[in-house]
Amino acid sequence: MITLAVFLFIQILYPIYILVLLLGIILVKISRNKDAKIGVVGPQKAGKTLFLNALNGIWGTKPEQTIQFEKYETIEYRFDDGTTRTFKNCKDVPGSNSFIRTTYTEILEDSTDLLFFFNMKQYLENPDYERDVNARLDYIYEVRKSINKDDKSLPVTLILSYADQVKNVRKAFLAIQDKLSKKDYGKMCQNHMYPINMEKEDEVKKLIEKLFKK
Ligand SMILES: Nc1nc2c(ncn2[C@@H]2O[C@H](COP(=O)(O)OP(=O)(O)OP(=O)(O)O)[C@@H](O)[C@H]2O)c(=O)[nH]1
Ligand SMILES: [Mg+2]
Repeated sequence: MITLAVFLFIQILYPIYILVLLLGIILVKISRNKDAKIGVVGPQKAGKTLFLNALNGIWGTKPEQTIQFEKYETIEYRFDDGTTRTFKNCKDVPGSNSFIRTTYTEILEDSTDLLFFFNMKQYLENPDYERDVNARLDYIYEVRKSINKDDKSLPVTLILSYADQVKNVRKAFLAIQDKLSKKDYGKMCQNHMYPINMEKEDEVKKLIEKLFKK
């Protein structure tokens, strides 16, 4: 009798279990395939437009300084293996200070990925530059808190550009990581830091792959 009950129980529950599992897999796939909306922020000449140009397949032209908020409605990026990924409403912000308050909130509210670019050499050698970067990160941290985005809902990825201009990339990377680890806002970017020479196409391609290839 008990054996029959167990048998029936398994017969009924097993298909349900498989169905739930399949549904879970489908839901995960759908959520991973969602179009990414990238917001690109950071101080002037940090490589923001170079990055969005590369995503758009534009390489080898020196970007003009960005003087107004730019939106890219749809970007279809093709990886080296032929697979593609769609990006919607990507936003490029001028690096100058006056754009922080007017644009960062909108970007934080409407992006799935926030990339923060800054010059790693300047950060380590120029206290004014370091203060400016820290103030921007702190502002992002405060805005995120105010719009109830927890750390996982909008990761902030730090792109440490000008890796070609520091003597020892690893040492510079660790020094920046150490400085940031002491700040509250530093915690939102822990484990999301990438040193790079933004002028090298292969490095930028690798970065795009690392960040956005599923
Ligand atoms: N050597 C070197 N130069 C870089 C790097 N990143 C940016 N640059 C230089 O900085 C210039 C400006 O890059 P952009 O991508 O336009 O900078 P941005 O962050 O968009 O600057 P704004 O539009 O002023 O906010 C580039 O043309 C490069 O000459 C880097 O990693 N290494
Ligand atoms: Mg720009």
